[in-house]
Amino acid sequence: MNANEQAAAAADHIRHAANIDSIDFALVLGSGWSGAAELIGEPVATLDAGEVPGFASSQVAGHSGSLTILKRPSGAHVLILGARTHLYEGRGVDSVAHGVRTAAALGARILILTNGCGSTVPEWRPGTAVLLRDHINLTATSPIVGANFVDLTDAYSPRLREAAHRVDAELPEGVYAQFPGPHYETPAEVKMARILGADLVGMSTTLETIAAREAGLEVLGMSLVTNPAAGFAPEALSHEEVLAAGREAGPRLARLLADIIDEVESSC
Ligand code: 8IG
Repeated sequence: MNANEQAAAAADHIRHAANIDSIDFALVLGSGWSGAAELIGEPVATLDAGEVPGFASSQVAGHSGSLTILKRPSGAHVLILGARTHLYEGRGVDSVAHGVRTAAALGARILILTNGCGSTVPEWRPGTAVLLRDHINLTATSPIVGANFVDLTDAYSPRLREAAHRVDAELPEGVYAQFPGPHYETPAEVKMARILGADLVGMSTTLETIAAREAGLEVLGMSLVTNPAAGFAPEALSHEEVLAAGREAGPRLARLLADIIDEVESSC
């Protein structure tokens, strides 16, 4: 099976299991963002990732392993992808893009990608939410195979960023660089990323955005700064610090994300 056939099989499974025809939005909840689901809609179905074709249960603390379908007061359906596959899991780039392709196969038009990341902007302390304006893909790979020259000029939808700014005019915008991980960067690598134009460094999102643009989805990207990137703080980085920043910021981020989805829905 090729990647799109895999996604079609997953979409069929979800349609039957949740008894829905299609979805409107898809949402990937990264580190620190998991509390948002309950503010966005009523659960219609929760599926363990392991039971849906092409998905695997998550290995990472702080990342859930489930797919949830929510119904909004408007009647719109939202697919919450709690089971992101990272490139560093070694399951290949098609596994990384599978959730996005499944969302597209289910009819989603809008994809919201969230993540936790390190910051190279000293004013953006842990707990700061940042809207993605653009990205730098430092993974040296692409989810696209073949001569499909997908345009990424406005990969992060200006229209959706405007909607987010109507909710919070102060929301900063930044450029996110994806490293392959799973190790954090050296201070020299962070300095390089900064010189190249990155404000944020992480291990997800850019490959998903590329797959989403190939599939014709509009993308909104949001990062939670959980730590100063390596070399931007005196202490070493720890996954515990990342989880703690997420816990602390969780309720505020959840509200922000739910309000942005309300705004996006009412403007489209
Ligand atoms: I959360 O500082 C989180 N994820 N690459 N660097 C990279 N990924 C991250 C970081 C970080 N913090």
